[in-house]
Amino acid sequence: MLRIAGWLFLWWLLAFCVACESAGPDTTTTGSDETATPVADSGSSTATSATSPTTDASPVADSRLPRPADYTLVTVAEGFDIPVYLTSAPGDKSGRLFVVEKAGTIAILQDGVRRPRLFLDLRHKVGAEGREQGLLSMAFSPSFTSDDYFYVYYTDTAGDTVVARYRVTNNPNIADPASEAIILKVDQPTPDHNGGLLVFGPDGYLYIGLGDGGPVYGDESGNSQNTMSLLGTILRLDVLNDFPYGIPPSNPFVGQEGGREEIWVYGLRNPWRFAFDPLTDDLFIADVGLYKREEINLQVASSRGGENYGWNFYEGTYLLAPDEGGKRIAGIDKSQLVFPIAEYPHTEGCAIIGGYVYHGSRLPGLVGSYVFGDHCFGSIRVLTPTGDGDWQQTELSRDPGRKVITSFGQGPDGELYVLDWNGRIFLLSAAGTQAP
Ligand SMILES: [Ca+2]
Repeated sequence: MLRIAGWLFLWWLLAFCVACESAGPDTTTTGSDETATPVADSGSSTATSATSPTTDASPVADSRLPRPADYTLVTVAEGFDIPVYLTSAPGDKSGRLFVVEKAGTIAILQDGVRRPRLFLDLRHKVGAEGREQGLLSMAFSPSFTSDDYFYVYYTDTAGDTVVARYRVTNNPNIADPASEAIILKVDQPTPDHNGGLLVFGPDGYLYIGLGDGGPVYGDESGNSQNTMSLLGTILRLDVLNDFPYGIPPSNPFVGQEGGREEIWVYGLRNPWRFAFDPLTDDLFIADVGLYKREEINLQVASSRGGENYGWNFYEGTYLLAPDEGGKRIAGIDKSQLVFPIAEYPHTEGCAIIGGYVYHGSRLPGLVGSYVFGDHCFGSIRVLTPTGDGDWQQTELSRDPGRKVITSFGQGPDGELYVLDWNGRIFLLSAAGTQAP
C-alpha cells in the first residue's frame, strides 16, 4: 500500500504541477515577467506584499500581520485513506465532520473518532488510479435539513468528471448508494487538471470547478480560453429548483453567442479549491500554476460573472512564452483579463491549495484573512487585507516532504482543518495547543 501511495503521490505531484520538475532557476524559459513583482524567498516567516499588476500593496502594520510563532497544526485524526476534502452539514448539531477520501469513500469523523461504518462508498464507480482523479469533494444541499440531499464530484471509471446527487437514508450516518442522480458529466481529455470542487454559493447556486483538462503543460487545446468548452472554468448551476439543473438567468453567457450558459468564470488552469467568504460573499479562487506562479483570484460579491482569469496567456502575472505551450496571441488585450490579488513563485511552492477566509473563534488574529497552503512545500500561508483593497502575504509554516497538503476543510464553527496525503487531519490552532 505504501508503495502504491508513493506512486500515486508522485503522479499527483507531476500532474498538479509540472513545475515540480521544472521549478529551478528560470534559465530555460523565454517568457517575460513584465508585470510581476518578485516575492522574496525568506523561509518560514515570509511577510511579503501580494503581487498586483497595477499597485503595490500598502504594508500592514506589523502588529496586524500573523506571526508564525503564534500558530501550530494539531493532529486531530490519522489513518484516513488520502483525505481530500472535509465539510459539515448545514444545521447539523452533532459535531460530525464528513471526510472525503480520494478512492471513493466518505467517512464521518465525530469527536475525533472515525465512525467504523462509511457514510458512502463509491469505490465501484470511481476511477482513482491516476493523478488527480477520484472522489474529490462533496457539498450538502443548503436545504439539507429538509431535503436530505448532498452532491459529490468524482472521476468515473472512464476518466470523466461526474457531478451527482445523493440522499441520506433514515439513518443520518449512512447515505443511500442507490440514490444517485447524475447532474452533470464532463468529458476529460486527460487525467490532469480535472478540477474537483463543488460548493453552494450564498445565492443557492452550485459552483463547480473544472480545470483545463490537461495534459500537464500549457493547455495546448486552448480549453480555458474557449468559452464553448466547460473546461478551465467555474460553472454556476441551479440544482435546487431544476433537475438535472437549470441555468441561472443571471449567468454571464445566457443569451450570448459564443459561450456556454453554464459558465460563471473562465480562463482558469485548475481551480482545485475555491471558497466564498461567508461574511462578504466574496469568492476566493486559488488556481494551480505551471512553471512559475501559484495564484489567488478574488471575485467580489457584486460581480456579475464572466471574468477571464487569464490562463493560458498568463500564469499569475507571468506571460507564457509560445514555446511554453501558452496560447499566446499577439496584441492580447490585458484589460480584458483579471489578474490575481496575490501570487507566489515556485521557489516557495508548486501547487496552491486554496483554503478559506477565517471566521472561527479560536484564532482572533486570523479573522477576515484568507488561509491557504501549498501542496509540495507543506506550507500554510495567509493573505491579510491591508484595509485599502490590497493584501499582504505571510507564510506561517513550511514542512516540505513530510506534510503533503491535499485540501483545507472547514468545521461548522468556522475552524480550519488541514488534510494531508498521508491520512492525517490537523486543526489550525494557537501555538501551545495540545492534541485532544
Ligand atoms: Ca490567472
